[in-house]
Amino acid sequence: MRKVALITGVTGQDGAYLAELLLDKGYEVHGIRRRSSLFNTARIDHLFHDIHETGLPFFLHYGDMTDSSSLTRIIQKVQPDEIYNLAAQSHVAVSFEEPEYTANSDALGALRVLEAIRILGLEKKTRFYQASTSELYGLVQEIPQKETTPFYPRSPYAVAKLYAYWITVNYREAYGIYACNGILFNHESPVRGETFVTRKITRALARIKLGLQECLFLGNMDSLRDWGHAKDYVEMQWLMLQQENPEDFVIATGVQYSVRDFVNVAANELGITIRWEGNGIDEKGYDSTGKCIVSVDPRYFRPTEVETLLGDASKARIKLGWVPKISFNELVSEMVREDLKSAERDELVKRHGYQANNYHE
Ligand code: NDP
Ligand code: GDR
Repeated sequence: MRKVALITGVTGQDGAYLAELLLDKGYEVHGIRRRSSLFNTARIDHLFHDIHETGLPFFLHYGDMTDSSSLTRIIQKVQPDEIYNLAAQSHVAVSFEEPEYTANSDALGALRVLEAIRILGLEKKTRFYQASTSELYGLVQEIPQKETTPFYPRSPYAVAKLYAYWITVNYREAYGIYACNGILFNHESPVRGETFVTRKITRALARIKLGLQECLFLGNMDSLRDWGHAKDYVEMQWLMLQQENPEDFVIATGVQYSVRDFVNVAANELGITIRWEGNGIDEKGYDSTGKCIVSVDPRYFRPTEVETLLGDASKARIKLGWVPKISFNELVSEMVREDLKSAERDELVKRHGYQANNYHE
């Protein structure tokens, strides 16, 4: 009998990598997508289309984290052995603009899934993974951060995720559900959302290189993050649900870079060397011809910032044998390569007199 998994947030970065991993492992995979006025399945189309072509056991259901009835109905129908709760309004800056919606989807959404497991009597059958985050550490109390480091959330997103973290622990303790938190530090990939800083950088620099964009505008360049590759991190999400007992784990690389470092490494991949001048809101980056290609825009500053994050994933290494395989430089290189390919496509379109895809944030 093959195992059945349900992924909320299957159309997102992690959802796409996890769906692939679970299908490779022989699972029947179900995903929840929400209705949108445009197609929102680009990251999983290769799997979805395969249903007709190769018969991959991959199924999508319409639902929403703010709608218990849809979640309960899907869980009842699918009877999953494992649920990966990845769906969230996951953008920290946006959470300051939409705090109530963020709480509804990210905090209460997790509760709704856990309640569905309980109401449907699946406590002994269904294992639950909660996508927790290094943002819980916020104003950091200890460097590096590990499972025992106290939390101090610094955004509506992080506060909502704090609720989700604790409700997961509570349902484990109260009802014996196999439920665990993966406290994941930032992880990226070529399919990372375009408004997160890494993808924004690789996409913009590739476009600047090809003359499709003039300048990359960024917020806090001193921010320090521990960046890994999403492909490595979804493997860990699966591993956490395969143990004898449910536990919470930090997942991180243990290496830290600033946003500025990321820009330098990405630019280097494209053969661009950046000369930096000024600091704070006056900081600018120039290419070798003296053209300004990076500039700070205070619009991207956050009301409260998380200045530094660095994870200690020793517990995962010792208990689960997990170590990240893809290095920071390999990650940046892959992201730049893929964004250069799409910039080249846009450049071709432009060269033939058509309007190239021009939006950027
Ligand atoms: P993405 O933003 O790429 O994906 C989020 C997913 O959630 C998308 O499928 C999105 O749908 C879906 N979603 C959002 N709101 C709702 C809703 N109300 N109902 C149903 N689905 C919804 O995030 P990632 O893949 O990067 O991250 C996965 C999870 O891990 C998130 O919970 C995130 O907060 C958390 N996390 C991420 C980290 C990272 O560095 N990537 C680090 C730590 C935690 P749609 O495609 O339609 O927008
Ligand atoms: P983060 O990721 O907030 O860590 O949350 P993001 O890439 O948005 O920001 C990282 C750091 O870069 C600074 N920054 C900018 N950020 C964005 N988005 N755009 C800019 O122009 C910019 N300039 C500087 C930010 O201020 C910040 O310090 C991500 C999300 O995936 C969360 O869902 C997840 O929980 C955490 O990672 C771990």
